[in-house]
Amino acid sequence: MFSAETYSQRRQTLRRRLAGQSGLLVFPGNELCPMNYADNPFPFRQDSTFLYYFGLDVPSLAAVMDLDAGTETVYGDDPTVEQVVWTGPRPALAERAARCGLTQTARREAFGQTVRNACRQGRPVHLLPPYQAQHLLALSELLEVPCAQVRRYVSEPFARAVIAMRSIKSEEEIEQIRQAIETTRQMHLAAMKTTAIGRTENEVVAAMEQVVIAHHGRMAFPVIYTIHGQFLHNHYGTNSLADGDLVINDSGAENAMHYAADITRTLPVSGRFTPRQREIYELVLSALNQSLEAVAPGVLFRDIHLAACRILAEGLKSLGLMKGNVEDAVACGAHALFFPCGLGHMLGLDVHDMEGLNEEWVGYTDTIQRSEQFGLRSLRLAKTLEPGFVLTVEPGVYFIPALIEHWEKTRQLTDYINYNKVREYLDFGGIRIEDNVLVTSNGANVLSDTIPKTVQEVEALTG
Ligand SMILES: [Mn+2]
Repeated sequence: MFSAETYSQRRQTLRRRLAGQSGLLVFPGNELCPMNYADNPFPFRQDSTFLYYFGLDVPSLAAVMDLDAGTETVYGDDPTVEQVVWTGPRPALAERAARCGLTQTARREAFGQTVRNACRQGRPVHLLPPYQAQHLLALSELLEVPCAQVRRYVSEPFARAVIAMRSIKSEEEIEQIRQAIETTRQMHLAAMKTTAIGRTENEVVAAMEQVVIAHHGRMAFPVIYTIHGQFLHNHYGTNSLADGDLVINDSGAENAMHYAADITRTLPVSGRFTPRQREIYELVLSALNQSLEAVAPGVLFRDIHLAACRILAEGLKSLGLMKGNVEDAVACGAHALFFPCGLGHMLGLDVHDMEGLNEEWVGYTDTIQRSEQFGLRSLRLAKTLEPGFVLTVEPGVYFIPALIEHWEKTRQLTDYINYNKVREYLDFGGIRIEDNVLVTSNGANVLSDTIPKTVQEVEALTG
């Protein structure tokens, strides 16, 4: 945990940002979720916003900030002797609360009463968007509305205030993200070392798991380590790695404080890219490096995304895969045949930071609206960058047979796509390279620049 002072200050700031609002801010901490029966749950993961304001990393807590009375209460139950038999001694709730600067605690059952009373008195109850089914059920009961109506209580001012605060990473948060990236560097080095002809995908993932567990962390999201990198979120399996294969390794550690890293490297299984693979790799790498150089405060991330699309389209044109005017091709979305996703997203306590709070509120504004065009509509972050943002930059080139066949059959954008040439790449797979970057007051700091990515480095370390 950070110091109690950090959490107290964050709550004070939140209150200041919500001056003019009244009622209760409700923070349900996460519950354990049964995997196959209640006593055998999935690994516990605390809600990120609860961690941000209270830091308490145990299940079955809740907190309420009363905007009118100025009080802050954490709700939970002290361990019973019977529980201690199974778990060993655990700190009392008051002791936990003191660690985040809180003095007021109450039994868990009082949480429900507090929310229900406020509701019955007609006081505003501010919720963040619930994403755990257990919360939805519990809130439906407390608020005395059907589950489908719980969302009526989602408070845009509350969510926007949280997003504004969590978007700007403090020095101590950046230090945590650096830690996660350092573990991720070691994970990726282990993957490069283990990737070889005859190995299987899960053997390599096991080598990465070993690193992350030894560093008191876990994976921030399910590992994507696949010879089918053309599918953006394909995970991993028992495929054997063969000579000539490319693998995408998109994986990141979450450190002990739950800050995430999110790094992608693409590796040639044999330790040598083929000339055709190398051409595309150099193109993606150049799009990545130029995008990282463009990251600075005051710049629209959508502009960096579109510039990356033009770099990719220009390169694909020089390889004969695209044709025509590059500017026009990108304007009408032709590049999205090869790059159907966005260039990056925020990173922090969540790997897609704050996505659960509403992607539109995180990545867009009243004036910067989401496009409906295929490709561009998948851009998660479009708005102006500010000092303190941490984000990913992850260009790629993918040859997705089903998409290529569909576009060709429906004769889409034939002025810009050379389908005869593209057909030669149906067995290519995909290449993605991803770094994590901090926006500073006058530019950017690539936090993951210690993770090898040039052709020479990757070839030397793989196979
Ligand atoms: Mn990512």
